[in-house]
Amino acid sequence: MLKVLGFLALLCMCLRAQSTENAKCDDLSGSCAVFSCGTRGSNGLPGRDGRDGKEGPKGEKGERGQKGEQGRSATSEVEVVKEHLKAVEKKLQLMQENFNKYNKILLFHGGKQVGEKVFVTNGHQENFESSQKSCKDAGGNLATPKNAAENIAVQEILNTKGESIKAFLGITDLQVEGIFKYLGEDKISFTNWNLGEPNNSKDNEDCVEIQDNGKWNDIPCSLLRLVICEF
Ligand SMILES: [Ca+2]
Ligand SMILES: [Ca+2]
Repeated sequence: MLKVLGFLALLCMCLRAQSTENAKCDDLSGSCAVFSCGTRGSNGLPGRDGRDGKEGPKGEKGERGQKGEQGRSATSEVEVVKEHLKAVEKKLQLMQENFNKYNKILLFHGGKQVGEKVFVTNGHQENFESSQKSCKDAGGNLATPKNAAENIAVQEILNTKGESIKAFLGITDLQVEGIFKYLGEDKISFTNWNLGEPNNSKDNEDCVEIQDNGKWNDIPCSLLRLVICEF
């Protein structure tokens, strides 16, 4: 019985020693043989967040904001549109004036106007490809008369440059031999071929020239001709 009481007393001493954080294991080793004293473990991972608390009481009403600007009336909207239209009209008028001015300059430099088209030459003799590029670079196309009046206008330009002057037209049969088309690839709707033309001489005539008599002839594209563009 005494032995049991002694053991319980020793057990109580050991439990107290373990519950005291600062207790040193060495101090217990002598009196508490039934417990092994290992090194202290590291802290465990933090626990999960707790649930949200109850909703707090409603806050006080905020201060009233500043008064906004007054909206425009339907009448003022119409006025704005009117002003916008006036500005657009003014721009269009300016563009028209500029167009008329440049048109006059072209005509002053020997250009010929037929309807909406203006034909003009840069005075250079170039092959077909170069002639086409020169016109494109200037914002136009190779002269392509589509009626008698336009054909006469091109002829008149030739006649101001001397005798036997000829120019390429924006027409070829490069795609299909014998089928002449505009550069936009539509089949031609007006022709003024010279007698016996087009003859595709030496199987090497896929471009078209207009001669000083206004007649057309198919010729090699490599020849040099006066550049006449249309705008
Ligand atoms: Ca041909
Ligand atoms: Ca020919």
